[in-house]
Amino acid sequence: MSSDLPTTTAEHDSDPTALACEAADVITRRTGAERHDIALVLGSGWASAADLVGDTIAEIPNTDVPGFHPAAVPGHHGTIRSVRVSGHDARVLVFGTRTHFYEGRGVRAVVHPVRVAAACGASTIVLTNGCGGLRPEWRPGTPVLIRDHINLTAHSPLEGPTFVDLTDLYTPRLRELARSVDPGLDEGVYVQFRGPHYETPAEVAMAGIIGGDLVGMSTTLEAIAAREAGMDVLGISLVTNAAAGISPDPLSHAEVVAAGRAAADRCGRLVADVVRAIVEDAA
Ligand code: 8IG
Repeated sequence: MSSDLPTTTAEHDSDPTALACEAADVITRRTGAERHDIALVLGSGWASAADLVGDTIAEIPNTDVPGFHPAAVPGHHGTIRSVRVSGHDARVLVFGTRTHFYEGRGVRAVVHPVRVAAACGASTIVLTNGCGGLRPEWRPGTPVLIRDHINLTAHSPLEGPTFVDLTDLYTPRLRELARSVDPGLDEGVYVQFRGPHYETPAEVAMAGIIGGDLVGMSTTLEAIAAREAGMDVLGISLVTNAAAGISPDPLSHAEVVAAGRAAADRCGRLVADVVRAIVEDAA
């Protein structure tokens, strides 16, 4: 192969499911868990969220697992963890980082963790991200539930005639559970742009006109892949900055990381409580 980007074998280039199963085998072996019940993907600002979920039973560098890549973004952690939910016989598979579409590795690489989670037995996935907010009342550090999305990448993780229904993609029951642990949570429509540049003010205005409340560079492709795999999906965005043009200040990645740190406690609590509520709801 002439490109140095793909890490898949030629055989798996034509079979993402086989690659996901190969990765799941490695995770099963290294974590000692026959199955994981819930998957959790940590985005910008959510790094410490896994710590409150329970005890980490095993931590695997991404680079040890087929199809995964090292973290591309400063402040993200390139490991996969198996966490036991405190007081319960349930395991959460925590992805400390994600591959973004803007990295140019293709959609298969973006949704690989989702397919691996499904292959590990997870029936629920919690997708978190850091994003820009269109509503001025969402101060930096505000978590918001994703009610629906608009995918502006013009790509899909589905290949061929796979006509998946995306009505209620973000499982209503899971949003209810989230609000039962934090009644103050707002909901919004997440708009995924390709990035990695932030939007222009005109693009943010467009996102608002077409029905968006949040702008970011992840999550929608993963949610679609999760639904294809039959999983329930909960999406939670952390508004780390006002989207371009909403506030007079320019955007910086440092500001995003700082807002995430400041919100870490509330977000960590929220994820831990939501995961516990999901486990108890299923019991
Ligand atoms: I953190 O304002 C974060 N990620 N597209 N726009 C987009 N992605 C983001 C933003 C933002 N903030």
